Amino acid sequence: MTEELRAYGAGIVTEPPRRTVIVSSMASDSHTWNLVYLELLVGELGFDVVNLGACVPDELLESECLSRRPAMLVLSSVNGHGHQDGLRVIRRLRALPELRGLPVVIGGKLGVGGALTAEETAQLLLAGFDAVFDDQQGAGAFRRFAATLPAGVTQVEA
Ligand code: B12
Repeated sequence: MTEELRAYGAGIVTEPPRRTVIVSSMASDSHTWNLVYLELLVGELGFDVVNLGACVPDELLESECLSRRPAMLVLSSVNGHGHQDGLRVIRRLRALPELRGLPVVIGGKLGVGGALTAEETAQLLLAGFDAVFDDQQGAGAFRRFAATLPAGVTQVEA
């Protein structure tokens, strides 16, 4: 149900349409449990989730973002190539005027040598990511970022 108004005691509970978040891996990465975890986490935050799965070609990421116009794109990578894949993908997405304002974040185990250096993180941010969540950070920082987006959570009006 996308929109619902129902009498509830003296007040009215309004459920605005839930916004969609795309969760995805990138072309080189075949790991999947990271995506299942993110799907559950983002769902808990009040969004509808479209999980594109593993080894997603850049073309598909682009077309899904253009057609669905999500509230956010969450990229995950754990195979160590996330820094490389992420730079390529974000440059492609940000080259499209329609996707310049789309919140896009990346997280996981992004480099082959443990945590990314400050310089590598800065490269990702400069290329267009709104946030980078290295494995060490945990879910707290991501939750706080997601809370800044307009979500589809239930609002109670008197
Ligand atoms: C299972 C597994 C596989 C399976 C995957 C099966 C499947 N269907 O998923 C198989 C055997 C296919 C595999 C293959 C490979 N793997 Co593997 N794999 C693992 C393993 C053992 C568990 C991963 C897992 O499922 N974890 C459970 C999920 C829930 O957690 P997670 O992935 O760690 O993600 C967490 C965080 O990273 C974070 N997170 C992830 N993404 C994001 C995004 C955001 C926005 C946020 C906020 C957080 C976040 O949240 C998650 C929960 O805490 C890990 C080692 C380990 N113990 O973690 C290695 C590991 C991920 N694999 C590794 C490697 C190197 C490979 C291979 C390259 C090996 C090879 N030489 O072929 C290939 C890569 C294949 C490819 N093309 O990507 C390395 C990566 C090292 C690195 N990053 O530097 C690891 C860490 C093993 C190691 N210690 O070396 N692998």
